[in-house]
Amino acid sequence: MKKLLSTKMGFFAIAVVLFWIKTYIIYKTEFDLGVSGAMQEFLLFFNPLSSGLIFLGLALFATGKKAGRRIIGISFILGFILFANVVFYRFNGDFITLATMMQTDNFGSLGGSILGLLKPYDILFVLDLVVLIVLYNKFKSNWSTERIQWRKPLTVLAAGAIAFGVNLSLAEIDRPQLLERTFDRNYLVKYLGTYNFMIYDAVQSFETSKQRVLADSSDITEVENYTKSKYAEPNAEIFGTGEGKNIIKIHLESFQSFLIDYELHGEEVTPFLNSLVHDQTQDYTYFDNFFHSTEQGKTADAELTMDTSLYGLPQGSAFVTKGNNTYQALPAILEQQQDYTSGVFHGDGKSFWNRDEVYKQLGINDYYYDIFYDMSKENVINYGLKDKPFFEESIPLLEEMDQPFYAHMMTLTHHHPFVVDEGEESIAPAETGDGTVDRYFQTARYLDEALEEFFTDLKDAGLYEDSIIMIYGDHYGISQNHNRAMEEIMGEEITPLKNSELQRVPFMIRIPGVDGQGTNHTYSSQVDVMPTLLHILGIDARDYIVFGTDMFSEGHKDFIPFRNGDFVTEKYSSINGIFYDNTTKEVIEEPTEEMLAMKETVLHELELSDKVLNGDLLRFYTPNEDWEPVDPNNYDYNYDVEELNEKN
Ligand code: GP9
Ligand code: MN
Repeated sequence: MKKLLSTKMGFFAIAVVLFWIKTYIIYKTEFDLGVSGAMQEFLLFFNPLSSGLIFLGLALFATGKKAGRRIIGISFILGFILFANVVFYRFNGDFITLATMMQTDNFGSLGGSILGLLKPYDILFVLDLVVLIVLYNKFKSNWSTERIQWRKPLTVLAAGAIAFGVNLSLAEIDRPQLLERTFDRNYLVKYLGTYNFMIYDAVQSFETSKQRVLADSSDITEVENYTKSKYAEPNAEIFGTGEGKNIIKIHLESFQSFLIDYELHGEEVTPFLNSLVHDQTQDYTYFDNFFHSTEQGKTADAELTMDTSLYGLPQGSAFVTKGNNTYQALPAILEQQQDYTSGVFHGDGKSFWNRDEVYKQLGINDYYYDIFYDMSKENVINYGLKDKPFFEESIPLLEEMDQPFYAHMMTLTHHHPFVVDEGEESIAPAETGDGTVDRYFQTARYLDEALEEFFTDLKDAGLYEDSIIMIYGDHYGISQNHNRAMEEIMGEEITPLKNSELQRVPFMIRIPGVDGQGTNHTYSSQVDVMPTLLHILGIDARDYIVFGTDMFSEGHKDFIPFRNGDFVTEKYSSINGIFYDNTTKEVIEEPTEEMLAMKETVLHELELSDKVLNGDLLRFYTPNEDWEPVDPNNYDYNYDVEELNEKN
């Protein structure tokens, strides 16, 4: 030991080890990262190493004994950052980002209670520093006053970079597209560590602010002209029929329309949903040509599009990267226009997809996430709470909401890799040999049963009859990687055109007092939901920047842009630059002028929507004189867990 410490490199090695141990202990004791499996355990342990080598390694460039002091200084800064995250996490259950630091309320609200968040054993946080200072004072006299040869610190930095590379590659194997898809801070910290997360966050914030700074108020005019010209007058028979009624919007996770009426082993997979489609007395209108338009943001893209009538971004999740933007979303509009209370219900951690931040910008009043539910082992599978307990436990929460409410119920069990616990499956898997596809039907059935139970409970609670019920699928569950098995399921080849047809997700709606239309074949997509709902409530969509049009309107525009620029219309589709006839399924060798113009329109529309998000353009737009910009500081989703437990 003495020998080791007689050199600066030895001192550095001890500092790295102390930093590593300390960070790991804190990961294990202070954060609830949901680590599962050997790979995640390993990465959690491994990830501090690269940061330790790189950050502390920088100190080795200093001359003489200064290097030792730098090592202590950097250890202090790293420790301080970690400690700040620990305190923030104790209060918010989340990690610090630049965006949260900018939002005064996050730290403001913490200010008063910061002392209350400290624990006596926090004093141990400085233990490594004490050790380093003692060792430094004891051994520094042995150190040379020269600068260490360049080779050594460079080797250390290279080792740090390699460690980081290994870390990132293993993380990508366990969670593909970890960085591009920008899911969840918990995930990033779990896989890459607090410090790498900080750098990632800083780079992202920088990119975001760059585009935002370059935008100005004239940019919104072009967008406004476009959306106003696309606008479709409401259908007089539907307009205002739902005014002031509770809205229950049910999100069917990963649910594709081909499941409706699909029979496996001679049985319906989703008999309950099928009954809503076919039993006219239930008064549903089912849109069988409704599509999702999501990209990497998956669920979050669907949420964004349905509540704002903007498209998700071509890369990453706008919920995360544009989580601080100004929005003029349904929840806020409904609150301002008709005194609605909005709530989102979801049995997962609150920070997934940055929901706990972006919901404030959308004006969502109540956010019921995992701490509101009984997340005991038997209730949880895969990502989170199983759909049956989720719906069941949501009923009392719904009953307590101020009415009229806009409630968004987000299911989770029918999510890749589509697993149900033994004894909870009520249909045999398919038999293609592709596990994902085979199990897909079992979780769909589970969801169907959960929904049926929910409807019974809603009726018992008196919340069904007079509520608008809206059901939608968020995005595909079976990706193109499973085409072989899907060919067996569909009994036909999965061509590029067929794949686009498989992007249909269900949309059904029941408006109390309005006769259901049965199946409506209008071509529409998630972007159309916001204007449709506004019109149902009697609010003219014309004032708002919406890219969709009312699905019930005669003037509804029935082209469906996908995020990659492909699109579908009733008669023809454009996929990977090739036009297809939807009826004959043949390639259209010579597309008409109209088709080519439509393609331009689609690309233009996507570009404008991206401009709105990237430039944060809605901050320059005032829909009408009644509009009050949403102030995120008015929303708070932190609750006292003990208090909640007592209530339950
Ligand atoms: C996570 C859940 C799933 O909370 O909504 O999101 P997805 O992976 O479908 O985007
Ligand atoms: Mn989803």
